[in-house]
Amino acid sequence: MSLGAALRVTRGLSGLLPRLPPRWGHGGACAPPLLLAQQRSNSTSTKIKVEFDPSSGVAVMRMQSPPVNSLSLDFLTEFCISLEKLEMDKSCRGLIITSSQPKVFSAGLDILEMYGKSPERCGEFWKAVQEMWLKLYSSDMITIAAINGSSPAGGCLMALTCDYRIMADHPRYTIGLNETLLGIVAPFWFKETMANTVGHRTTEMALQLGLLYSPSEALKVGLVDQLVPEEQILATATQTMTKWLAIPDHARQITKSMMRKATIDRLTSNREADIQNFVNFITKDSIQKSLRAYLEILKRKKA
Ligand code: CO8
Repeated sequence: MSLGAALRVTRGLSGLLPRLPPRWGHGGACAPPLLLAQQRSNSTSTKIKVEFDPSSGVAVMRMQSPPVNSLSLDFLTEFCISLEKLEMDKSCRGLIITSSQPKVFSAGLDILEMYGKSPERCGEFWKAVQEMWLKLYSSDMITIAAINGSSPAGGCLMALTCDYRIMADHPRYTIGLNETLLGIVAPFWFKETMANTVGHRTTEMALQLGLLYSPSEALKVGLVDQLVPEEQILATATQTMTKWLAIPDHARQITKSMMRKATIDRLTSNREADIQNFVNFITKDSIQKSLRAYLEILKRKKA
């Protein structure tokens, strides 16, 4: 039974249960559910590859957008379409998200989408970022991030929306919300997603300092749940999924919603204002200068 259906059944019994956000009502860049319901769950788009195993009810989604799986508008659109297809397929109960790119899970938002773009384009981009977060954070599926590489900023956010995080134990990999290092500010729903996971104080320090944690530091603060050698990451994710699949869906889904609803509602009821904030902030000359400087640092690092 879906979370929405479970809630409809149980609401009669208890008016205290939280109301879910409308699953298809976010109004983002994704395709309509009816159309998607008719499509198969296995799919390969340019940037996202999905393999669904009907016998286990588990899908593996691989991000394959070279070089670093940065979250561009195109990427986010494909990501949301793939996610919505899986969500519509009631035989799909679990989702493992991982990367096909070496050394990187996701480099976070595509900085080029925020630099030198028109306000209209920035608004469209931000709406797609919101959409990805809303869909993942409110997903009925069990979601596990198999973090097989570095995962800064929006990449960390994506991992944080999942129910469980397994990271490859490699000293070169880092994870965290490092927005302040770029001279930008993580929005309230980034902050709340992290605080919901690791607590207020750790989040306050991490966000102000733009901390990028090594895998062992991330495990220590609870940003990830488990470290494994990289070659074991998918096997471990699959084993962990089995444990989660043993819990009745409706009970787990309602519990998940109870834990996340307040944060989801805050964005759902402030989407337009949040888009406007982003556009006003990101198009400021001073912020554009910071982004240019950061892009130059990235290039210099490579040279
Ligand atoms: N966007 C666009 N391009 C990127 C990004 C990115 N996020 N990250 C890396 N690239 C590019 C590099 O510039 C480089 O391009 P080129 O080949 O043309 O020189 C290419 O990808 C490869 O990068 P690296 O050589 O650095 O690859 P490595 O494997 O050595 O390192 C890393 C991979 C660790 C991911 C590294 O690239 C890195 O640290 N990238 C920056 C990550 C980052 O800081 N992301 C923050 C994005 S902002 C965000 O997600 C939230 C914003 C919230 C906005 C709120 C405003 C109100």
